[in-house]
Amino acid sequence: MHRRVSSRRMVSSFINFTLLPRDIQAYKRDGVICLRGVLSPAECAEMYQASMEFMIENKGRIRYAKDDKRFFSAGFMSDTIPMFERFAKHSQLPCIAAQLMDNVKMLRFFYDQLFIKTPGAQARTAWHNDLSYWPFRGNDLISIWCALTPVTRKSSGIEYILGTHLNKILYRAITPDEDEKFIDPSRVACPDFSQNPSILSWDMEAGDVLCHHPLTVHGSGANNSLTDQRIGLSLRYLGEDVSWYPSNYVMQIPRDLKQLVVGEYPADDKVFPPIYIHND
Ligand SMILES: O=C(O)CCC(=O)C(=O)O
Repeated sequence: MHRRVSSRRMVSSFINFTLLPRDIQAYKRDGVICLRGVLSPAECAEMYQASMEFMIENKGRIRYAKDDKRFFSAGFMSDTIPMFERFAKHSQLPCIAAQLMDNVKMLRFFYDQLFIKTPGAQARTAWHNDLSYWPFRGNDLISIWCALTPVTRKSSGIEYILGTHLNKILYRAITPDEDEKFIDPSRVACPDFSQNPSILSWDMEAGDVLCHHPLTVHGSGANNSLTDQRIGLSLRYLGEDVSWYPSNYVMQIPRDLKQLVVGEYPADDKVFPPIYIHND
């Protein structure tokens, strides 16, 4: 069983969620793990509500899949909406991220991203690995994809190709709207892994989370449910070995980046807020 322990020092408001050694080993071996019941029902309900409001009230830039507007995504919600910011910094997610980065004592929040597939959405999330989209190099970056609704492989659960993080291949990025700005001709297109024997996907309840390494190849299929919407909220964190490498083909970060130095650790607290981890 996972152990939930309130922080005695009360330095931060988040709760410790202690991973088992086998979770950490599986993350290192497979490049992904699924953790059950990480978010409380109250957190799920709050973030579900915040996500729906963000989308319905058009609170930020929304990208629609090229051929199917029933799949859409948005990013950087926490830059403008306190509820998303609180969740990114004070939920148990940073604590989990830190444990998967060999127990770093401080990490930095990168950004958050919402992925919604409404009932019947046929658009796939193309096979990809996340680091190709980001202006960083390094090993200690992590995505934590939180299920805000139940999801199965049939309703667009994320599919992973286990162990692909170990190949260290950065595939060409491709966004759901196929934005040409991301298409880097110097990189190889990600192969179609649909028949790969190492595919793994988990049926998830709202509140379960997937933690994946930035090089692990993943994607998701259609939402074949005709009744249920599928909402995933991804949080990205940076560890200690990360360095700043912007390029024309990666995502542009809507923050003041003037202090960042190419090739160096991104030590600007305003751009990438530090989160201190207290284990006891
Ligand atoms: O929700 C999806 O379909 C894609 C999620 C994803 O690629 C990610 O969070 O890195």
